[in-house]
Amino acid sequence: FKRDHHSVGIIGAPFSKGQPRGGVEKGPNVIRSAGLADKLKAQGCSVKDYGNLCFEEVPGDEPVGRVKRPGAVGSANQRLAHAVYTAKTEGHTPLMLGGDHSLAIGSIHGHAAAIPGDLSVVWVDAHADINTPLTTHTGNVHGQSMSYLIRELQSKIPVIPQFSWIKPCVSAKDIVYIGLRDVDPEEHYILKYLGIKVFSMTEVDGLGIARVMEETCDYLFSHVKKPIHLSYDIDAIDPSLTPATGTPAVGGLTYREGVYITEHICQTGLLSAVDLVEVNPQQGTTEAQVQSTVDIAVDVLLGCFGRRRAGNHPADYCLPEP
Ligand code: 4U7
Ligand code: MN
Ligand code: MN
Ligand code: MN
Repeated sequence: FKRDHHSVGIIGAPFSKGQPRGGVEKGPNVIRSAGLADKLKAQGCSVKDYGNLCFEEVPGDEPVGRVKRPGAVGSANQRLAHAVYTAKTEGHTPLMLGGDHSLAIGSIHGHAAAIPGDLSVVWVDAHADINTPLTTHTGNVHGQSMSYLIRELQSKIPVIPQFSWIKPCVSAKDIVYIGLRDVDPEEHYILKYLGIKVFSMTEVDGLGIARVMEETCDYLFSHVKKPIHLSYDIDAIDPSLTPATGTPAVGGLTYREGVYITEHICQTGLLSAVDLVEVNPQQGTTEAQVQSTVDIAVDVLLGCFGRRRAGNHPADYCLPEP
């Protein structure tokens, strides 16, 4: 297992205030209950579970402009950034279990702070989550996360005092999106304006997932090979397979495409931190819908950390002698 060996640092982030629906804060525990840690260990990873973060109540958390719950979102992400920084500094590959996708702000911020140079971001999602506080229609921060992190966008971001600790730490050229199919017009403009690399579902259909991943890596590795932050929103996968999520969008990735992305990124050897977000057990209508969503989330994560569908065996395995 040497080649694929990861020491995974699990960080639970039971936070839902980047969007309006309750239940997504239960994500970390339902994903753990599906046996994530034991399955990671069975495939040769070591695992340190840092447990769930505790987030403070923020009384009188009024919107700033259109941005909802800035106090809760700002403080939760600041805590998460510290936790990810610590896990990374202690030698683990941080695995942040959300929670809603606003948590990518803290996760990417903490990851960036813990490594010497820049990182690259692979954002797997039906949505681009790149609205600025001035373009958002919903005010939900889970649809804005990337806007706070991209250096080239900072002149378009108004001051939000609760977010003043955030330092933009990602360059537009170091981002690849995969799976997009529900992009607001303003977001589409921003993606074009910044020249961000996007493989929407149209490209997945046209090129196939293998070429998408090849081109993703060619693009990201064309200069120096930077550590990869994989931010995986479960709604990237088709809602027929992963219905227990707050903002489902038809026409998503198949199970095989969803897992292929992780197998491919794992084998680059550059995967440096992972987010798995937006699993909401309260959005499933049946127990089977919740189970399917959670099981697929676990398979996505096993793929990130060395599982291959061809099979795996320990590097030191010896056939038993008769
Ligand atoms: B998710 C949306 F308007 N774009 O900004 C918005 F359609 O983390 C959706 O990807 C955001 O699930 C979805 O609120 C956020 C909306
Ligand atoms: Mn998202
Ligand atoms: Mn999404
Ligand atoms: Mn969502």
